[in-house]
Amino acid sequence: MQLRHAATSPYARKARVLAHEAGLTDRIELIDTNPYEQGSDLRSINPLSTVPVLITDDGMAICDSPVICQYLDSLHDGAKFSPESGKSRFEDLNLEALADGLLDASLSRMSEIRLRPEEFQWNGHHKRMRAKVSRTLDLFEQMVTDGSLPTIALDDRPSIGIITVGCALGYLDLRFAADNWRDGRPALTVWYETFSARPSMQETRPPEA
Ligand SMILES: N[C@@H](CCC(=O)N[C@@H](CS)C(=O)NCC(=O)O)C(=O)O
Repeated sequence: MQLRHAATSPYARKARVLAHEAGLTDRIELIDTNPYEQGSDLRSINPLSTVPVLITDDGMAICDSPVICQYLDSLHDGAKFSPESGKSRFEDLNLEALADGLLDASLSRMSEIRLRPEEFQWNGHHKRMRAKVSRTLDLFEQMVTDGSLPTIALDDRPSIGIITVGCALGYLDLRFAADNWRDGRPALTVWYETFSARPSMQETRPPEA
């Protein structure tokens, strides 16, 4: 399989962390791909021109990180990373959706800053995206406190939702360190300290911004 990815993409990092946790890294060739490059062949593989894209051994191009993670989870014989049925399955898919939504809002802010000329930037957009991120972080803080976002010991298997939360917090450190998401969120801070020490997180750390 090939994974078209960018080292700073938090969505690609989800797939790479899962591959690491599931022992699948030897089966995946990483291909560095800039989704913004004009004329890139990415557009013929994924019309949305986003990374990650997983190209399976039988040639299917899977374009969205939640789907890529489900596919990778289907490839190994160990206990599944996504709960297979019942309420816990939907709780975990929902956790993944919230962390992906936090990332979508953060990337939207980042694109506004990087791609839109300053005179066309609208502060209302920044504020709205920032508020989404802040409310979602508050929910994660509450979830760590009430135990619904559990601390994952080194030997434990993190779910896909939990991996997504870890990658989302890592992205905030990379791109929005000045916002200091840890302020007022002591439980989530400790949670992330433990999670980010995992070998899968260490080996997929993005380069410094
Ligand atoms: N929903 C997608 C989002 C992927 C995404 O937006 N990736 C960014 C890089 S972090 C990208 O490729 N952006 C290029 C663009 O939007 O044109 C996923 O979960 O994989």
